[in-house]
Amino acid sequence: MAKPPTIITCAITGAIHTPTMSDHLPWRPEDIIEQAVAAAEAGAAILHLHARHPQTGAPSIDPAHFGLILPAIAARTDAIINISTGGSLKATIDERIGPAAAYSPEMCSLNMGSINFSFHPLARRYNNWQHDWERDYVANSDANIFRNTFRDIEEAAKALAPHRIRFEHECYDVGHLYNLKFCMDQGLFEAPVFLQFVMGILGGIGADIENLITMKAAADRLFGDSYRWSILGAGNAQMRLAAVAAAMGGNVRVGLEDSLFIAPRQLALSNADQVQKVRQLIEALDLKVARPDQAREILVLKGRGATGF
Ligand code: KMH
Ligand code: ZN
Repeated sequence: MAKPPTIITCAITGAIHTPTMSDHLPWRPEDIIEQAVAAAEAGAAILHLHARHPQTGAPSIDPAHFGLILPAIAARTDAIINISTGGSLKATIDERIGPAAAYSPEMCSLNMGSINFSFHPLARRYNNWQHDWERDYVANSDANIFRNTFRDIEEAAKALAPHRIRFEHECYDVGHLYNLKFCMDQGLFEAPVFLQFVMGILGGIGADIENLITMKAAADRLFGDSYRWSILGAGNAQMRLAAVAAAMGGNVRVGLEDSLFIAPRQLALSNADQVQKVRQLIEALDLKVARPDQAREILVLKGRGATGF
């Protein structure tokens, strides 16, 4: 049987762990729009989107700030738009799902457990801060808890259920797969669930290939054939894990949200750079890259026509 094409997700702009720290990371609305459209043209079938405050550049979960980017991106590409619900470590879950509830996208992220989420070592390595708030934001991340309790997850699932949004279930460790299985057994999510294995965040599972095998084996046991999966390797693990996951039949996520680099110590010049590179890796494996319509079919999405933009 022919192998299904590989879905590339591109996460366009940093929110939690890559506030800026690269001149190429887009934060102005017009730059987010341009880079999102270019990433889609390069082969990303899904655009995972955060918003930024248009003046300060700070990560924002204000639905009005999403309104500055969503219609323009949707007008210029058929790619699937996936709105983050994890864009703040301080906001309540009700506030975090605000943009998804306001725009009813085909997909949105949902984080499947609470973790320490830290990137404080970067504060010592960077000195090219663009905004006043950045250095302290990064340095103080050793005190972060990324809160995603069972109650939070249930509230998000129930509040968004009328929107028929497919979740990108972000799983930062093996236990998060078990959390998802528990929630599925409670009737909160419908198959096929889409898992994003998030590897290499300080506070989550390490970006080792052995851990990828473990995550995949646990997902097989828990979900059988009722799931699809993708890999997100943070930082310098991005391309290596993407190549392995694609060879294993998984899908891949790249983008400047998760890594600012295109090669060791070399900043990516755009999101499209990373999409092109991962596309080459996928095609070198004799696999095909999924178009948005193919991704919609594989992930059983409601379609662009049922969104609010
Ligand atoms: N950048 C990822 C490691 C979300 O948007 O819900 C975290 C993330 C969370 O993508
Ligand atoms: Zn995100």
